[in-house]
Amino acid sequence: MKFQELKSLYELPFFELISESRKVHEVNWPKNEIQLCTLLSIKTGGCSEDCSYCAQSARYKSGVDAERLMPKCDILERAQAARKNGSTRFCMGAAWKGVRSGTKRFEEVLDIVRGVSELGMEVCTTLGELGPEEAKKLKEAGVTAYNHNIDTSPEHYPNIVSTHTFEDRLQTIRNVQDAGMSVCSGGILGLGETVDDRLKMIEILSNFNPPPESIPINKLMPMPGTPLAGADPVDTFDVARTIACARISVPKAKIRLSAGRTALSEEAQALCFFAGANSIFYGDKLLTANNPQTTQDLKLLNKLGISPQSPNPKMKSPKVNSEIPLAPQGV
Ligand code: SAM
Ligand code: DTB
Ligand code: SF4
Repeated sequence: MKFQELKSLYELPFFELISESRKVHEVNWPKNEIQLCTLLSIKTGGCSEDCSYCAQSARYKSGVDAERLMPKCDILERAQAARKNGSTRFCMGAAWKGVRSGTKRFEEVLDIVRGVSELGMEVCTTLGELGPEEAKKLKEAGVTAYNHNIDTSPEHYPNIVSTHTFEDRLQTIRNVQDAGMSVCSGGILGLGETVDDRLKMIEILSNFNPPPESIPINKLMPMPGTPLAGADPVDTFDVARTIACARISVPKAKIRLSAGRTALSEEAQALCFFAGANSIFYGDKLLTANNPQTTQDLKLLNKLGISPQSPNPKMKSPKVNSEIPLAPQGV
């Protein structure tokens, strides 16, 4: 979808916008279900990158210590517990700039992925930058989807991160698409961006070929010690408007109301679900930050008459149209 179309949508009176997105949602997601994903930080802190929102960067005194890669047996235990709790996707995150084929740690990750995929859950990983070979190996090991966010517009990105570029992010996404994994890519609201930055981000995501399988929308959780610790909170209606635009422009994507739900009331979350969000991170912890308690989430879903989605570990990644570039070049 083009920026101008997104802008016209975003500027509609609120109820008109969410009625539009609700219509698109009901046609594409008629089942009134929500995907529950469990997140686990398998390697926390000590990251070389300087993403100014992130508590895991080694450059900031956020109080998050650098840890080693978790042992496989502990990870499998957590994945089994997540499955027992009704979660259908297990997403493993690592605070790395990226991974490289042939290294001991990458071999360890591949072994962990094989173990989790045998549990019958959808496996997602977010390990930073990937080259074509790493992407192929992760796919072969059983990764369903790879999370790599573009986070904001290309124009605003250099204000947030200096150790890698927006184009580097797109290159990894292209490698993921080429390897046949589904792409999970979205962004953060609350980085001091303008509405235009948010819409440019959605424009780029909606023009991916194939479109992203899931789109996480994070609301900045200001982390002590990071440059964005004192950032102004994003208004709930802006979160809902952004979700509505994402729903309309990528009708088949799972839109994940991701980090920041602890700062949203039940009513605010319900509004976001109405506007088109149909996936959440489920579990008391995100990577380093808190998430609502699982009992609280189940109560909310129950009150809203929404049921958890069943898993689809054999999910096929969408077909690539080879005549169109996978992700845009040189934006
Ligand atoms: N290192 C990998 C990377 O950068 O892709 C994976 C982990 S990284 C923490 C994954 C995503 O979490 C980021 O792209 C960002 O969208 C989100 N995130 C990180 N810290 C956040 C915060 N304080 N508030 C909201 N979202 C955050
Ligand atoms: C995503 O978009 N959000 C998740 C997941 N992908 C890896 C991470 C949220 C992190 C929130 C801050 C923290 O826990 O440190
Ligand atoms: Fe490292 Fe990812 Fe955090 Fe950036 S967002 S500092 S790459 S863990």
